[in-house]
Amino acid sequence: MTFVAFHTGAGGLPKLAVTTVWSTAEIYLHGAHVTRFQKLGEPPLLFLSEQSRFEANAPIRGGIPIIFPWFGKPADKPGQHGFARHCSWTLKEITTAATGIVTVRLVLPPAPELRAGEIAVEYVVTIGDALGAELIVANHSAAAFDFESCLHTYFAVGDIDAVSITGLEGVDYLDSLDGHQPKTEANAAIRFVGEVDRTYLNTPHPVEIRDESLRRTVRVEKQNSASTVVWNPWIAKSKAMPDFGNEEYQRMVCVESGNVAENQITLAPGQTDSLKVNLSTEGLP
Ligand code: TA6
Repeated sequence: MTFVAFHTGAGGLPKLAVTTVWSTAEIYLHGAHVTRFQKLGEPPLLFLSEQSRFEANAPIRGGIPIIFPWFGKPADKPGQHGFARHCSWTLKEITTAATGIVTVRLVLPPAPELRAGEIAVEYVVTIGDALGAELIVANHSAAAFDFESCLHTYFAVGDIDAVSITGLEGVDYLDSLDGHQPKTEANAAIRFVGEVDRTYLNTPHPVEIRDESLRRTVRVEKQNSASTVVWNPWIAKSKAMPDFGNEEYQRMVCVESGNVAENQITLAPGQTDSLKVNLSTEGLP
């Protein structure tokens, strides 16, 4: 049974609720923000802060923030992580395949920073047994367009102390907690005993989150993404974020897929870029 409906969500913001035979999901037009995905009989895949704001000019804390057209806070840019996650996106199309998989296509309205529509941005969310998300950027202008993009996914975990991340051993990264110093990942399995904020570069590979507490593995597969960011704010930073509970670091980890820093994209006139992730889960024996 497939069911799609519009609701008035938190903060009075419009929200799309999707039910498939495998799963349920929610997408706010604000930021084209997937805030929920849950397979029937499983805990939610995505973390959403109980303190999140749902306001026109603030990003939602959790789910899958769309970071575009810049990552972090470059000196010449206003604000952190671009503006796409602050905008109200336009719903373009909802389709349900014969398989029951639902596809939702949204469009970022034209903006001066996007050459008044000559840089066209679409987001395609696929809801089924797994969750798919694709950010498509097309350059219809006469000049090259440089940008960073990142699907900044917050995953729900049972207990951060029982979580390990694999798939990044030997990969070079920038350590945001140490002056963005370049380092190399020495661990086959990354564990969390404090804040972690690392931008792994030149890695197209999938990453897995092993959650001994929820007895599941989350698999993050990606296409056309060279960067993976791993972040847990831990105690001090959790307390410093007004839209994040002091203890919530224990129940989340960000594994983000994009093209940032030296992996940024230069889109030639007429070119299109597609950043895609597929998020799936499997029970642990
Ligand atoms: O992805 C990691 C990061 O860049 C962290 O440094 C932290 O700032 C996080 O993003 C959240 O950023 P936000 O602007 O959403 O508070």
